[in-house]
Amino acid sequence: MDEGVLMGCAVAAMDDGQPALLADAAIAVLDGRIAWTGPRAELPGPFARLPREDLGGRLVTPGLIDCHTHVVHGGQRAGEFAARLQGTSYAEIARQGGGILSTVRATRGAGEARLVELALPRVDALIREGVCTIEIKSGYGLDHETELAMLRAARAISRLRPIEVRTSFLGLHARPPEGGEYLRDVCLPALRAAHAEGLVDAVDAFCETIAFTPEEVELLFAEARALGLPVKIHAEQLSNQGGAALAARHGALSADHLEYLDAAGVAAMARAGTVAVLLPGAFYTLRETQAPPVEALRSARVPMAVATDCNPGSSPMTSLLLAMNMTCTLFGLTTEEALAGVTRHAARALGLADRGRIAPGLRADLCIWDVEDPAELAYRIGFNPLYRRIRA
Ligand code: DI6
Ligand code: FE
Repeated sequence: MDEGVLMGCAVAAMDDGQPALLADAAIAVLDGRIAWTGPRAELPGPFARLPREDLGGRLVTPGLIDCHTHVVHGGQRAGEFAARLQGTSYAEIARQGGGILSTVRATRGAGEARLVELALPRVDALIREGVCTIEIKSGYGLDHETELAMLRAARAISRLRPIEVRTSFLGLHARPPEGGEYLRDVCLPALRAAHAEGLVDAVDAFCETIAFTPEEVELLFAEARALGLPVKIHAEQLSNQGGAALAARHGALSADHLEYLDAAGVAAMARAGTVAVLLPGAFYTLRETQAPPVEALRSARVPMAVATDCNPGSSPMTSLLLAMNMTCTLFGLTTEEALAGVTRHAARALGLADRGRIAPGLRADLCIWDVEDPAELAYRIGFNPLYRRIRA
């Protein structure tokens, strides 16, 4: 929508100084930006000439943001799902050369055009639920050519679908099967090349016993900073390696997963303003029993985002609404926190100040929902109440 006024709606603006829910409200849009929002009766005169639409009391929220996905990848890993049901652990499968490396083989074999084709149905599922901005990571290439192909595929998606894509170079995801000095000889040169081609919005790493050490992650982050790129991290998913605190020292946009985060990690994130991205799909899929320290994050005022982590291994999930439901049921978020997690805090996890809230000057990325109460978005399981998605 370029311009017009949405009338007769309930607005969950997700903005400071605005009520959690404003009934009988209006939103004026001009040039693809939100020009005004407030009680319908107070709509300023100049907006009255714009085309208007009555929404019959429907709920309007900011357009949803999925701030952590691996939607670009080849293959599938249903066989590993079956193996885990028989008792083999995720870490064991990884050590046996399955796991991430199995997807690396499939992704290397796919080629850029096929990677796009495979990702589109997953992206479409997210769009149908109101996602307007999606983050997509590389990390299943682990060689120069395929890491760049993944990022090019991610960029192509934003040209083929009405969605904005933010890319993360996840150069440190797993050690490639061919061995060698991967970080020095492959990962860092690939990052420089991808950045030179305009393919990188942020740099990510998996800090874990089955992945990369804090020292290796430091080296990648130092290069990211030299290139002027923000960093984020997969940390404390399976064990506590101090990854979140390390990332916070580098001013990270976000630290993601965090089941094994300790008090020092929480404090470091609070000091740095690093967003905690909660990924309940991975927790659920791996039948993890230790939940992230939500109460400690909440008391320290660390913003909490919620994402699908859509990937073929630990979170084969393409529903952000389900992720909201799971963060409430499994992690103890309130329904308001879950909604903030897929809007304002998700925007912050991507370093985007122009979306995630309904406020004058921001992009008119909006979702109109057929619900009575914003809590319904997190409460239903497997039902999509989206009435319409509006993009700036
Ligand atoms: N943690 C995750 O949840 C994804 N990557 C990571 O570092 C899953 C990767 C996979 O199993 O394919
Ligand atoms: Fe992930």
